[in-house]
Amino acid sequence: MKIRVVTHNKHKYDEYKLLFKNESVETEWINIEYVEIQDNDIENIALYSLNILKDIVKEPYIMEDSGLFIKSLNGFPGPYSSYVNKTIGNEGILKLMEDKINRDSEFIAIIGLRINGENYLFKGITEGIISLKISGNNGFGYDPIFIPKGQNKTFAEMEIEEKNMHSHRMKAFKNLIQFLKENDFL
Ligand code: ITT
Repeated sequence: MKIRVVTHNKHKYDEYKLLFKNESVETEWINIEYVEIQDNDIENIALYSLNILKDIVKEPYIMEDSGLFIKSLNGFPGPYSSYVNKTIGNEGILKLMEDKINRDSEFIAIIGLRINGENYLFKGITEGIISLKISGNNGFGYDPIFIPKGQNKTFAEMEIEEKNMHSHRMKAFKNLIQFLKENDFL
């Protein structure tokens, strides 16, 4: 089976490529321009994108909407993670967190799957904390400031294999694989 992975983000694709490889599923990176809506709910964003893509991308395909939700900032940047990352970046987030004692946060990923003319969503959540300083050079986005629960380094200090053992993406992916197996697609 081959699954198309729709994303502009090469790092995201590389993480999926490895996850799918371990399940012996072939992948193809689809990097195309399409309209992404803004909404307070990342599940709505994923569903909307799935529907837009159905006339453009051959099935089966997945896309993902994800975000970082910081407790003491009432869930900010959440659905606006991509925009906030491009504008104030990790330094901006650390600044907003300067006087915060509670540094709990969650990464949430929603994978949208289109197969046999139907849409499906799969969720993954990884709890962690916002680090006190930026560290690590791997990965993308908020990786240099996110330490997953039970670990002592940021995602950006991990190789892809190690990040894939803890990430929200991997957890949503596991739910996706379970669905594909249960429904005899795999
Ligand atoms: P596509 O929409 O094209 O897939 P994107 O990077 O814009 O790529 P999102 O719209 O899902 O992805 O935005 C999620 C943002 O949240 C992303 O740009 C990062 O800033 C952040 N993010 C999500 N997952 C992350 C991860 O595993 N590590 C670090 N930052 C992450």
